[in-house]
Amino acid sequence: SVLGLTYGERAARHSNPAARSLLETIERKRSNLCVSVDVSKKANFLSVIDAVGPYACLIKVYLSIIHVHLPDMIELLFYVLFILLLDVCTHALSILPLASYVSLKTHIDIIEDFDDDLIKQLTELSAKHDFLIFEDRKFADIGNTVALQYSGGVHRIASWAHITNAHPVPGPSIISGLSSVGLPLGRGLLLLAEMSTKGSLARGEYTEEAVRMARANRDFVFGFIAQRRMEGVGLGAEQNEVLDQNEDFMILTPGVGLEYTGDNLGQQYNTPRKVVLEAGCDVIIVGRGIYGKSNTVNVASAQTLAERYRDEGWRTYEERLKL
Ligand code: 6AU
Repeated sequence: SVLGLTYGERAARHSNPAARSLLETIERKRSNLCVSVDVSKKANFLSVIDAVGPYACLIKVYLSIIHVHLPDMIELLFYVLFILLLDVCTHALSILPLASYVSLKTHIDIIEDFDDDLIKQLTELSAKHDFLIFEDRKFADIGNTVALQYSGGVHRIASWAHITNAHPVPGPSIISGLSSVGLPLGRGLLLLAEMSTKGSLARGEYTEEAVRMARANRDFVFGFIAQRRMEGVGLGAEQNEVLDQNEDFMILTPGVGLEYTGDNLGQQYNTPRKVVLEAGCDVIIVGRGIYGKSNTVNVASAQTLAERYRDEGWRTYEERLKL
């Protein structure tokens, strides 16, 4: 099984540049910790990343939760009011039969008014502390739409995020759309084969299909967000075994906490030990276990906790190698 190989040895088995780079970073920094920074204020966001950066191989962000600047909000508000007013008038007066077509579907993330300084600083921190960036965008639309969302809009994700993720729900075309943008840039994709939440529908046949989709696109899809290696080891091993023992997909696992068992919104946690040793996962994704609560971020304790999670993740991996 790939579980007997070191991260460094596994790097050579991947053709995707982001996957190789991630495995090499893990080996070089002796860290299989990905810190998830779901913090909505730019200053807090950057200071947490600066503090935990030395301990992480990967920083996971979700930029849509960073507040939109006030002037942009006002503009957006006027725009929405205008559309509503137009809708009310046209319905009430029925003067324009065509007006029933005045209903807009938007993807707000495709609007071009983003603060590039945040991306600049994030990229500088990535070089300073030697970590990769994973934008947890969870794409889930048709190929054409996800290609637009990935390449353009406010965030221009493909231009700075080494790794992003997608739900397999639309079928293989979501990979075609994303890879048309990401592959030429040397980016990599993770598919959500399973989720950490209570009652998740991503299981059984759905998980198997996700693996099939990944196999058919190995140049771009190098791994999964999942709760176990999916080859019949450890946690949830009673579920379907879908990966061959020698198939080198990376398994990145959220829902990791040393102290918590869950939150009140369906999140479920396992310890790093359980995830790496019993479930055979490669990278632990830890958010609130490190930075605390989004609105009361404690940078000093985030640093101490990142170090603790890194040590625990690495020690457990070394133990796994000896099995
Ligand atoms: O450690 P937490 O609970 O504070 O944060 C976990 C992070 C959040 C979730 O959006 C994300 O991991 N996540 C994902 C990902 C990474 O795709 C999938 C999943 O099944 N569960 C989950 O929590 O940012």
